Amino acid sequence: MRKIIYKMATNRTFTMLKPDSVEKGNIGAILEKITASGFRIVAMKLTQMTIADAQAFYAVHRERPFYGELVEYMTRGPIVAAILEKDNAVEDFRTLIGTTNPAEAAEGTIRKLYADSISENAVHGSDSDDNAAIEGAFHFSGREQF
Ligand code: IDP
Ligand code: MG
Repeated sequence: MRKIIYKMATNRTFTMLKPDSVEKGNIGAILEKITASGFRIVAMKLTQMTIADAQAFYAVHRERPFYGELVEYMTRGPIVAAILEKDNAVEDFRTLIGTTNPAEAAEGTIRKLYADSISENAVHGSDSDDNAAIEGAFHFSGREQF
């Protein structure tokens, strides 16, 4: 029987190196850590979100007290947006970046190494396969994914 292997969305996650990472010159160091951890870059660009982009991207948090501050932070400068591929990508990437609050993040995680605070925490990582697909499509067309 012929074996057909489909590329499932479960192998992909979406990340942003947030404005603080770009401002501090940490793009190279963070990307090195990501690729050294076995993630393949499927899509990547330097881009800046508009206020409307960030409001839509973080719509799930619109009732939270930090929503306004979050939108301001995420739009104040360029970000690196990327789609990453690896087995168990979503979960493994969340492990690599560490907890939302860098003060609680495990040693060696990206947030422990490069984040300043719970609000300015260096990187985004999708929290589910569905959101990885939605967030990837928010930033990249099919032709920009390799
Ligand atoms: P996550 O990025 O670890 O998934 P979420 O709870 O989805 O964390 O929050 C989205 C982003 O909102 C965080 O990465 C951080 O930038 C910001 N944020 C989360 N909680 C707080 C908070 O309590 N105060 C300020 N900013 C926060
Ligand atoms: Mg989240």
